[in-house]
Amino acid sequence: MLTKSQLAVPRLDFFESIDSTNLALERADRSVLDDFSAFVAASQTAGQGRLGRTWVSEPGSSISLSLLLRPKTQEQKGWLTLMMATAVRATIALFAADSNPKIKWPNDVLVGEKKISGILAKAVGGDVILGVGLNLKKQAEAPENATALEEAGSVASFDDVLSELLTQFRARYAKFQSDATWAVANTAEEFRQHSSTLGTEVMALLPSGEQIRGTAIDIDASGNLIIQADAKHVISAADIIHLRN
Ligand code: BT5
Repeated sequence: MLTKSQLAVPRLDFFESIDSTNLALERADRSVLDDFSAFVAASQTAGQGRLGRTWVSEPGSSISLSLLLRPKTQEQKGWLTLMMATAVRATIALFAADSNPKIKWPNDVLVGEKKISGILAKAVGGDVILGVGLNLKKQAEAPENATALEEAGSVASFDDVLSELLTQFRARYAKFQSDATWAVANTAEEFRQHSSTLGTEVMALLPSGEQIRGTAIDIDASGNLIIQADAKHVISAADIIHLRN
């Protein structure tokens, strides 16, 4: 089963099928769960995206992982999404060497401008439930702009990919717990190095309905995206459309 992955976490609960690993972790009695406990599913019937959107995870086609995290530094916990994105990117680069995976601010990983992974974080009290979906194979119900590790040239097993992802993220998270300032700076640097967003012309669709068109120039100390338009805009939450590279 998940022999390798089990070694990478204090506790791993596996579900062949569940509504959503994020929801399952939210429902669980978290008082008995240690920091970095993992809920993993081979398929979800009600996988969640941001803003009530759906995440497709059909049987045998994708990894759904939710981690229970107890960040010591509450002020910096907003960085955990981008930190997971860097871990996902590094994992994909290992298994599909020529795929050139990129991080799309704030919560996607792309291969060839198509989405291979999405991340959803939820703060529950002082805890963070950090969910990530990573496509292994093409899925019937996934949108047109979705891609998968298999299409990127890797047929690595569920356990191999999951254990690598957990190892990649755990190293970064351990650093975050011991020296958040360093870990945040490192995450920002990794993002800058592997971002598909920075340096491109983008359209930011804000939750308010407002749209901002300009060049994505950097992220700030809080992980917000800075867009140069008529003036500099600091964006904390948005859907980003890449207009050109
Ligand atoms: C996300 O939201 O990308 C967050 C996805 C988080 C999924 C994980 S799986 C484990 C944990 N448990 C959960 O219930 N959720 C988390 P967002 O940025 O809002 O993107 C959602 C959009 O991505 C959808 O509206 C579709 O357009 C697209 N999409 C859905 N399923 C996809 C897939 N498998 N691959 C690529 N794109 C997909």
